[in-house]
Amino acid sequence: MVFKSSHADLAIPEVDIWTLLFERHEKEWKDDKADTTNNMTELFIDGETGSAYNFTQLKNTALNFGKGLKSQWSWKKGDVLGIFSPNSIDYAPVAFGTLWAGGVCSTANPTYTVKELAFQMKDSKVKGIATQLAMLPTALEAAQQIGIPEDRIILIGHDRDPSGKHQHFTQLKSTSLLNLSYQTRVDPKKDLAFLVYSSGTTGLPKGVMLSHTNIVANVLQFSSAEKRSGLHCMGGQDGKGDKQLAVLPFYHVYGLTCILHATVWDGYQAIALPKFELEKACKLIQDYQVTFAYVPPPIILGFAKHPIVDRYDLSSLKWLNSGAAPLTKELVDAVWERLTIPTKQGYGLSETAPVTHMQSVLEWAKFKGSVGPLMANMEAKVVDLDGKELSVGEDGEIWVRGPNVFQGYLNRPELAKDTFSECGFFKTGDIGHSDSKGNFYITDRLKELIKYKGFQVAPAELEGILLGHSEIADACVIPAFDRERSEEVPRVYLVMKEGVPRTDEKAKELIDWVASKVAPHKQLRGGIRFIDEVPKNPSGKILRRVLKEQAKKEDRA
Ligand code: 4UU
Repeated sequence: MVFKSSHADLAIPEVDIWTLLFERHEKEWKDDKADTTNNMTELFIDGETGSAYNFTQLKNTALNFGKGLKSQWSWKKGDVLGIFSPNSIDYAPVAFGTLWAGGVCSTANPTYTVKELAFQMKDSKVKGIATQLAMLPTALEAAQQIGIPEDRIILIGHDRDPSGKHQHFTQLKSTSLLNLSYQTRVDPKKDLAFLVYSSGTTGLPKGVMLSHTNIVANVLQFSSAEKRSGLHCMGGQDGKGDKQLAVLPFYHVYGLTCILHATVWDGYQAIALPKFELEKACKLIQDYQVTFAYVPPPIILGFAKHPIVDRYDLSSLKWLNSGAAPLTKELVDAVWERLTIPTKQGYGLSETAPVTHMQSVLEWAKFKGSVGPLMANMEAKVVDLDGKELSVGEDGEIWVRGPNVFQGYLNRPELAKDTFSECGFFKTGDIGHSDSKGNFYITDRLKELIKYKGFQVAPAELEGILLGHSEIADACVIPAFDRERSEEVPRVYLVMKEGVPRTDEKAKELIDWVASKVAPHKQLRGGIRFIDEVPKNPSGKILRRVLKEQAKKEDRA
């Protein structure tokens, strides 16, 4: 059967993101809010320095940057800017200014090594990179490897380049006498807005092509779902409005849509933190009277269990939303017992821009463990391994269809046939079911992907690195589960070449060797297990499921 959203379809306007957020919406910002100072209220606040952008400042800064790109970098429709930065309020004007100028943003994890960054920047053919001073050496080395000129590396954030060689993005202004003040027109349905990287169901990370319409649709779908959670934008019910902690990284699709875009559309103030530190987060919640936060499960764990939480007054919080990795019911209960606030769940993927399912805060206690019902304009199927449609209560692979589903993987058209069904459903690679009320439950994962704290780890990438080691004959990386921390971790089953000792020392040496080559979230936190042979089927394909089951048994013991 086909599961359909129980919410009425929303009209998705055929506009680009800039027009939706800054033009269609501007009138509402000015007219609709009870408080006439609304345009002056800060949208994004830097949690460390207190510097901020209100709507007008954000729009003007983005426009200046967009004009600078056109004037100084001869920016054309479809040109790509790499953004390699932790959360900073400047992320917003840089991303939106790039879109205004017809560009595409390729957003990269700020903890990437030179090699990882160079791979993404080359794959998405960036014309320049916006980064922060702390990451400048990595960005410069990656740029040099792939032939991007030094002056195309610009800075965002509060630190300036002491050598003066790299411009701050606000210095990139229009110097031309030509009239560059018009927005570059794009076709919202076809033209891309963002390239986020995901390994999908198998293999190495790939560019997920998100069009303007994909993001516009998801912002509207998400916003309409969240209205049911009783949020009020600034100048709302009591003239104050809701405030969120913006700790989800903006480079990842969850932070990109649900915070960076939704903040401008809905006007819930966002207090940005470059990196999650529980104590800082608690202090900001207390000081700014933060009312909600979108987070991954490990942060829920912090709120539920960490002693630091008791030192702060978190009574302003109304609810938390968890997503990006599985959440246990025990954690939901632990948060309720300690803070008396609901933890609801959402579900989505990079490929769906991202949200497909969202639980309402009104239903968190009734359907614990559920990721909620399908959002408006969405349909889903649950299918078995032969593609047969299953019905209520039966576990199978979840397929989804809707206006937020991506355009395919960059430079990889051959993957389309395995990614989409014949009738245009996207195959998520996740296993789950729906109950009779349309609430979905994610129960397992069919695809290779590992989620560490909500960050993607592609087994194929780690296996590729390990096979490059002279002492290793074969490797299979699978997700293991760290019960104490309640999180998935990458573990490798290794076959060593003859004569190589299979000792704890060797395992530690190899774990450190991998750590020196990858971003921190890809480290082999689940450890190394030595085996004689990696199980494979007759055609040589790794049978990951066998080792996954073995890991489950080990982790339960
Ligand atoms: C079990 O992680 C994301 C998007 C996350 C998201 C979550 C809640 C967005 C909005 C929201 O409200 O994207 P990716 O591409 O990094 O990873 C996608 C994968 C899914 O295929 C699934 O395996 O992350 C896993 N995942 C979840 N697993 C995402 N959400 C959940 C969830 N429970 N709630």
